[in-house]
Amino acid sequence: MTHEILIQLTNAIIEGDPELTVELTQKALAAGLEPMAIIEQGLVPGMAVVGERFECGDYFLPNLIISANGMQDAMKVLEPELRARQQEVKVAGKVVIGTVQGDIHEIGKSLVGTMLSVNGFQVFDLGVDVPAETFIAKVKETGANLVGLSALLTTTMVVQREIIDALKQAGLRDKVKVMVGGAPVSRSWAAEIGADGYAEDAIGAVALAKSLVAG
Ligand code: B12
Repeated sequence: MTHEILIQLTNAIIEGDPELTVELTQKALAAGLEPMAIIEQGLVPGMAVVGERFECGDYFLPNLIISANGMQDAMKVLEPELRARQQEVKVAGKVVIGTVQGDIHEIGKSLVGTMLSVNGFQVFDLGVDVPAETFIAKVKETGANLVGLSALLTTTMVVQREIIDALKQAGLRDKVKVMVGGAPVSRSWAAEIGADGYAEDAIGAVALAKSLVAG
């Protein structure tokens, strides 16, 4: 029965119906589903299909935008629920996170930021299309020990490398651990550009961040 709601939710994202997406998200919560299950098994699979359809030319930019709006509206419902489940209160570390310059994909970065925040990290979210200088200024200002760089485009992945190089030049590379992520990013890319770690999703990002601050 509950599983059915998740399938409907995936379809609401694919069909581009933000209102229904929000309604089903609320229904799923009321049915006792965990927010993270709603995200990972309902919303994210829908976005993946939307991406595939866009790639093969069945969907166009407006489809991407409306589905993304649905996901973001659903996240507004889910975020307080994620926070309500927060168990750890102590600050595990300070993270400066953002989507790199030239890239406006927001959803994955924000989800990683939220999950880090509900797991005890103090998160400074710089938003999207963030230049290297802004990351550097925020690290200096906050004394953050972690930096998270999101990139969703093959053309902006390279900016992750530029930011790591800029951190080196600013004399900050020894003070922060850098984690990278985003659909085209891989473990081998992270190694190639000298990042400290890569995670595939928001749950993985929390585990990675914890291990990076511990070691
Ligand atoms: C929604 C979307 C958009 C929306 C974004 C809206 C918004 N507010 O965010 C809009 C419509 C704006 C958009 C625009 C474009 N998009 Co777009 N978009 C997508 C889509 C369908 C979904 C992305 C998404 O939100 N996924 C859901 C979230 C939860 O997943 P995620 O982002 O991957 O994040 C997770 C992990 O990657 C990881 N993660 C993410 N960041 C980080 C950071 C760290 C530190 C860590 C550890 C982990 C981590 O954890 C996250 C949570 O689990 C993808 C398809 C796809 N398969 O990715 C295409 C996709 C990324 N877009 C694509 C393209 C081509 C574009 C455009 C160039 C289209 C155009 N012609 O204009 C523009 C680029 C604009 C720009 N300059 O950035 C291509 C990229 C191809 C490529 N290889 O480069 C994709 C792959 C679609 C496709 N299959 O062709 N897009």
